Amino acid sequence: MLTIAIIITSFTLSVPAPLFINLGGNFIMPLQTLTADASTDQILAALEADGAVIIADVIDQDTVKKMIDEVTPYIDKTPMGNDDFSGRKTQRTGALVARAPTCRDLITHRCILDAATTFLEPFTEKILLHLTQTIYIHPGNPAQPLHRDRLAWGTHIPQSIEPQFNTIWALTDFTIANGATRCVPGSHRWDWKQRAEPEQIEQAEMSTGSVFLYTGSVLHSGGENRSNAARLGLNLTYTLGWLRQEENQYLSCPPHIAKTLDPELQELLGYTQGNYALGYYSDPEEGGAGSDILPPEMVLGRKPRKGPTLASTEGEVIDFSEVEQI
Ligand SMILES: O=C(O)CCC(=O)C(=O)O
Repeated sequence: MLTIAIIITSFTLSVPAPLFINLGGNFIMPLQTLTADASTDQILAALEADGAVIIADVIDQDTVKKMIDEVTPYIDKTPMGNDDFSGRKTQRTGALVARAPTCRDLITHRCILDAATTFLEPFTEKILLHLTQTIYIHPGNPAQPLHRDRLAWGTHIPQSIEPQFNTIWALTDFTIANGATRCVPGSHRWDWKQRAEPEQIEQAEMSTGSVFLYTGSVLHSGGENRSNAARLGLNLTYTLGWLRQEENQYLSCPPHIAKTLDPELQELLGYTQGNYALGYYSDPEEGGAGSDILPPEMVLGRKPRKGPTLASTEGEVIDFSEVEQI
């Protein structure tokens, strides 16, 4: 029999008190919604509890419009997906750092990037941009299968390491009917083989300009679009500095474009060493005058802002910024 337990908590933010529903032992937790001035601690607490959280109304409608205007010429040329996972009535458009300047401000949005960095830094020296993609779900596209994004790396990364921090920005309203992202709160802690019951699936309903944050471990997917208008989301994700990125940022944003960007964004793309012995290059045509071991910043015409570090066996960190590298 269905038992319903209502637990009122002392939330100070303008969010509804969570309603926990006990369905024969399976607790269903609604997604929390925080306000745009939420602190990193509040965001991380929600991610810890549920594996996902909505932040309402983070960007204004002008920014949304600029983003849509910049990406629309590329969406217009993008074919629909060619399998059920990508969505046969869904257009996925990438290379957004290069193509859509407004996207750059969203990637480095202070509230989001601080949360991403704090979330991932227990496992890495630096973080990387993992993927940039608009996801345009058209009417008639069925729900995408539920999945955990971390399984892009197979099951090789132990569950104790959280390798991914995800965002999907609502560039149109996200509604139950038009395919708002589905999510199973709490499933980030489950055994990876555990399947979700239909009643455990929530949807990230949110207004245009809001953002849905979710971890690489939580079950989620695009929703079914049963409406008569398309749903546009902007998926920007981050990962650990020592993992391979989903979207190859060196090809999607090659050096001649990366040169024009802010150093922080260049480094998020990967134009920096992940650590002392991670990610240097050698010029394939020129001989190594001075050194043949070059930090990636050199291809952009500058020196590293901070040298790569090497954790010694004693645990102290050696800073190589003083070491001559060029
Ligand atoms: O479009 C969405 O709401 C989520 C898409 C997603 O999870 C994916 O493509 O991996």
